[in-house]
Amino acid sequence: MADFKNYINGTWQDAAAGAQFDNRNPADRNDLIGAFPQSDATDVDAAVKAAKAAERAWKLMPAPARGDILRRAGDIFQRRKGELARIMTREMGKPVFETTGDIQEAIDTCYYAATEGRRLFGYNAPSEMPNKMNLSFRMPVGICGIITAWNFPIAVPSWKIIPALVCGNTIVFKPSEESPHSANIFAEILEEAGLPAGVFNVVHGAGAAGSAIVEHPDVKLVGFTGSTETGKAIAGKSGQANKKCSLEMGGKNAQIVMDDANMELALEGVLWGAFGTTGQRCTATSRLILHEKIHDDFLARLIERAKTVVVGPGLEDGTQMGPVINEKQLNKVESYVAIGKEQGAECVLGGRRSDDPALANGLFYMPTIFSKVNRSMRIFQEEIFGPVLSVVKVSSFEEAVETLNDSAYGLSSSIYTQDVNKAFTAVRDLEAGITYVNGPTIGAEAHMPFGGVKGTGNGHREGGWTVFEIFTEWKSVYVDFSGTLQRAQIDNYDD
Ligand code: UN1
Repeated sequence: MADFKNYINGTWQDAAAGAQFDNRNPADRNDLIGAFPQSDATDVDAAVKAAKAAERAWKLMPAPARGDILRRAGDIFQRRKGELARIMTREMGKPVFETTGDIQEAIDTCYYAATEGRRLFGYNAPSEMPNKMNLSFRMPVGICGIITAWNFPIAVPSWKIIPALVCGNTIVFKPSEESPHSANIFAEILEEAGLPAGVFNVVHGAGAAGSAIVEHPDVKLVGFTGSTETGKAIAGKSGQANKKCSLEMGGKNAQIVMDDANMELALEGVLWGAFGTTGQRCTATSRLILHEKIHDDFLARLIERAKTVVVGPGLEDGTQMGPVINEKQLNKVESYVAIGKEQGAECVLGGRRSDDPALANGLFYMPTIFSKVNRSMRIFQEEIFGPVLSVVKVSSFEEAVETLNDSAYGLSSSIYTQDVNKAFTAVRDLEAGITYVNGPTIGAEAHMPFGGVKGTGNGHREGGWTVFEIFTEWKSVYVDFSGTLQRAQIDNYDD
């Protein structure tokens, strides 16, 4: 059986205590991918020490030179795209065309960061004094702890790791236990691109390893993508220790379809948004808000189309929807389907595991649609993270917006309408970090701010240039070349 290691100080190492966990293919539980280190605080401490030792040389390297390394990393991701996509699909299930796109997001992020090495602009402003200059610079934060989910094994880590590196930070990365192999390829690629040893370290493991990262006194920033429950715990601990912390947590995203929408386009959108990645995206469409005039017709067409979604192993050509990640998540999906029925919603499609004998060794759940959902139901309010769509009927645009906004979360949102006034009103009024007009709730691009409001985040945005706010600290510099003591606020005002 393949035996995988942690990557600490540029070397591959077992957990100090020797513990391991197995990782299996969700499309075939008999397919054992390998054993990975079950790390603890000792391993995290070794990784932090390596990151600390590498810190000074890395931050003193000119940012454009750091950017050159990340550009090479982008080239290597491109070269290894086909091979890596299959590794990702084997460990987390989504079809190869999706894992290929996942890697593309990392490539885009590498090339963006590579050029940002030549910008990392500060702001300069005139001084209130004569013969004095005011400048400001972006400085690295220090050692960053990065903890991510499995559903985007390369893209989401890259959104944090790549910008953090170009800014001159060093990193301890704990990937999800469900996608550890991808993380090791990430390390291989950064090493081949020329990243010095110790700048980037991978520590595998479960919550204990994650907690050790968050609690380590030398870790100055925690970047997290995952569940709201874990995110809130990280926020608490980071707050206590006065660490910077950037959180991307849950979503309960909705697509509105107005009566004037292009119905075919809206249908394609919701099919992709709800069942792409088996509904396991933080941006997935889990609520569909239909105007009453088109409700019955649209729902009937949606059910017919959703029946044709090809469920199967992501490594097989033609598969449109892969498995659910693990047994625990499958049980969660099943329990929400039961709750939906108990609370009076009508399950009009799916609501069961696949009964295809060829898929018996995998964790396959069928595309599921609930109609007659109302806002007080748990399937309307709570994140399920599976292929379950809740449909709500509304009688006006205003009600549609209010219904969409009736959520503890605020990541992504979508409206299908051909009325420009409604579209722009929605852009203004939908409470979400991302709004799509005539597009599904998924599909963010790497160079745009990514994140959400309300329970989804804590005010930060990854992606594009906004991520550089997370991974830098400002330094303001005053240079007085007057040769005299000039007292700000005092010498330049008489009274
Ligand atoms: C996530 O689910 O954590 O916009 C990220 C999207 C993808 C990223 C999803 N580009 O759906």
